[in-house]
Amino acid sequence: MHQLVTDLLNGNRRAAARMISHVENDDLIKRELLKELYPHTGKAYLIGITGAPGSGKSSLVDCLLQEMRNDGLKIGVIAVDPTSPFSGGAILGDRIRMQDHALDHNIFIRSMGTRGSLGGLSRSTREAIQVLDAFGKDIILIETVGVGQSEVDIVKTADTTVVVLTPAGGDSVQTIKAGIMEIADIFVINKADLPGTERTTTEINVMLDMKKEGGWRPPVVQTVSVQNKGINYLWESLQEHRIYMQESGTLENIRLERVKRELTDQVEFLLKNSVWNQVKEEIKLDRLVEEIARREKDPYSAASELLDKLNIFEQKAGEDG
Ligand SMILES: Nc1nc2c(ncn2[C@@H]2O[C@H](COP(=O)(O)OP(=O)(O)OP(=O)(O)O)[C@@H](O)[C@H]2O)c(=O)[nH]1
Ligand SMILES: [Mg+2]
Repeated sequence: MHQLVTDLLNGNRRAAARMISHVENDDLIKRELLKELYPHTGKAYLIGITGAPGSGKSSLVDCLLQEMRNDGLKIGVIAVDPTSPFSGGAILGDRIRMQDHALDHNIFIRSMGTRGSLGGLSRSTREAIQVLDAFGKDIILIETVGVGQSEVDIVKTADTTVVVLTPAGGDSVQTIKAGIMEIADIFVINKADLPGTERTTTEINVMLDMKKEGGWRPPVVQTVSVQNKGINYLWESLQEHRIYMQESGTLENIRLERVKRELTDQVEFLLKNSVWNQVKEEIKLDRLVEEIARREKDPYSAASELLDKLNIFEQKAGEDG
């Protein structure tokens, strides 16, 4: 076994940090390390926290860490910001007290930006989760800014998803993106010290009642994270949802789905890489591009000709026969 993996499994923080850097930089050694780690993963419970920029996600995480530590849990935090080029340990703690937690050896905090993550941010996030899982964290909190498809993808890796909203001043919650509504297991109306809290809460509840699908009904929890208010209810809701997920068998199902997605992603990734590596070696891509640009060729025929030349599919068929 690789020394770094041994160190990580023995609880060495620096090993965990280095391992995540390998993941982020897509270093060659990464795949070997992840392979060795994999048998040690699958134990952590994953909680996604998403919401608009500035809605109070980090302050909520900060409060939740306290509740979870009181219950003796070990926690990993990954703050994913698709809009930030920064990564490492710094940005998350800038604004808030999370730095205090960073000194607690039962808590591991890491931010991930777009820099370096060549394989895609959702991919490197997933791998960082595996690292912290193998590292022995009971719970992994994943904070993502709600800006687009990327955070919806990242949220798909969570067992429980918390959507953080703020009182919708003049706006109606109807303007909330549909995709976000559907991924929520728990709604938080943070900044409940601000006007409009009751109306926003009612509007969400009305929307949820209209859906009436049976199964889990997302609770709507009001919090004031800067005053540590409502956090105990949020923690209770999180625990209730976890129990629901376990007892209904939903957890098992979504985890199987996730593994399936990982497998297909991996196949597509390897296939794509191997195709483009061969293309680089064997085909004058620039010339082909020029031909298409001059309308001497269409991109559809060019693509299939390209694959024909590479012989990828024929080779496989030949091997089978
Ligand atoms: N009034 C009020 N302000 C809050 C509350 N929670 C957070 N804030 C403030 O809102 C701002 C953003 O808080 P963060 O916790 O950094 O929000 P975030 O969602 O993590 O922000 P990004 O990571 O930048 O998207 C800070 O200035 C907080 O002090 C709250 O309950 N009430
Ligand atoms: Mg934040």
